[in-house]
Formats: sequence, structure tokens, C-alpha cells
Amino acid sequence: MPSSCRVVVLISGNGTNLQAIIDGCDDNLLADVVGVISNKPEAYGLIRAHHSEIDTSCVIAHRGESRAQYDARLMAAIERYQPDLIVLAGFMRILTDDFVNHYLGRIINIHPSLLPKYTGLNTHQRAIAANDSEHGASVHFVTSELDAGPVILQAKVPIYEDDTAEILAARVHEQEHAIYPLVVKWFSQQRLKLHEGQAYLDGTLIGPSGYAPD
Ligand code: NHR
Ligand code: GAR
Repeated sequence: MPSSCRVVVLISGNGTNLQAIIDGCDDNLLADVVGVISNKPEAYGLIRAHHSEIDTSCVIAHRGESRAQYDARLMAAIERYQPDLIVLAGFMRILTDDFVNHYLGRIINIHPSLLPKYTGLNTHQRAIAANDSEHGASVHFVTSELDAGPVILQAKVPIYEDDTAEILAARVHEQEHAIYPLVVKWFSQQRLKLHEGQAYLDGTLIGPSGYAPD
């Protein structure tokens, strides 16, 4: 990445993480969101992209289409932008192994839990139901094993007694908006690498709970 890192963001919904990344890219000129792709035409994140004059595409799943067929169309849409980095930001479709392996080391996700806890969906409700005292979000490299790629950075939040899933989600979201742009910046600075299934920052192995300064 000699000049600015070209970033494509995949969304399905509101796009508040997309917004945080757009705003972060405006502040540091290392990364540039060159395209936003949604699998849902009604995703509000598409409007956010328009407001920032970022090109958008929609890749809607056809009835009866296989996951491989969908992912091939998604890949074609992505390739038009010639990205250096693919960012999943509330993208709600599981991706095939072929897709993930094509972009291995260049695709990251933010997941609303302290991985490896609570992979999959409804994470906030599950953390409350388990009586956990803390919860959070994890940015990780995407690998073919769902939500199991190496963690890059986590943020923790407390869970209080009266929390509902909505209140807790809002607390987690605020932290997501802080950590995701930071990870995009590290990647753009070429400080972040995936090597043999493990994540490294500045050549140092990142531990299982993500980067933590000494
Ligand atoms: N794909 C692979 N291969 N690996 C990962 O780690 C991935 C991935 C695709 C998306 C995001 C993930 C999350 O952060 C993500 C990580 C959707 C589902 C899901 O069950 C699960 C995890 C994630 C995203 N999706 C349903 C499906 O059948 C649809 C659910 C819906 O539409 O509401 O694809 O949590
Ligand atoms: C975020 O909380 C993200 O962690 C989560 O969806 C939200 C998207 O919010 N991702 C998943 O649940 C992936 N399965 P946003 O659209 O406002 O960025």
C-alpha cells in the first residue's frame, strides 16, 4: 500500500461503525473508504455513504441462489474497487470458505462480544442471561471458521443489574466506534499482519484477548 489504503466496507444495517471509520479516515489520510456494499437495499449505512460521497453497491441474494453463487457476485462487486482491506461492519451474512480464503489477511470483522465468548447472534442478551459482569466487542481477522479468527483488539464494558439488551448494546457500540477505526489505521500503516493463523502488530504476536499495551 504505497499511498492510501483502499477500504471497502460491507454492511447490512445502520452503519454506525461505517460512520466511525469514515470519520476516522477523514482525520488520518492513510485510509480511504472507496466503496460501501450492502446485502440489504434499505440499509441506512448506504445513505451515510452517499452523504460522504462514497460509491455504493447493493448485492441482494436471489431466491434459490447458493452461497457460492452469492459470494461470487459479492466478490465481483468488491473487485471493482480494487481494495487493500475489506471491513465487515454489521454485515449479517456468513461467507464461504472460498471467499474468506481469497481475502485472507485482508478482511476484518467487529463482533459484539468478548470472543471467544458468544460467537453467532444475540450476544448482548446471552451475556445478560449468563449473569456476566462484563461484555464487549472484538475486532478480528476473518477466517473460514465463524467468529473464530484471531482477535486484534477488544474493548470491555461493565454489565449492570438493570441492563436490557438494548442498553447494553448501546454501551458496546460506543466502544466499537473507538476500536474499529484504530484497527483500520493500524492496517493502513501496514503494522498489522495475519501470519499462519495468528495476528501480529509491529511484528509482535497479539495475545488471545487482543492487543494490550504493557
Ligand atoms: N464469515 C466467515 N466465514 N467467518 C466469519 O468469522 C464471519 C463471516 C461472516 C460474517 C460476522 C459475524 C458476527 O460478527 C461475520 C463473520 C452473521 C451470522 C449469521 O448467522 C453469524 C456471524 C456473523 C454474521 N448470519 C445468518 C446467515 O445465515 C443470517 C442472519 C440474519 O440475516 O439475520 O448468514 O457475528
Ligand atoms: C455492531 O454492533 C456489530 O458488532 C454487530 O452489528 C452491529 C452493527 O452496527 N455485528 C454483528 O452482529 C455481526 N453479526 P452498525 O450497523 O451500526 O455498525
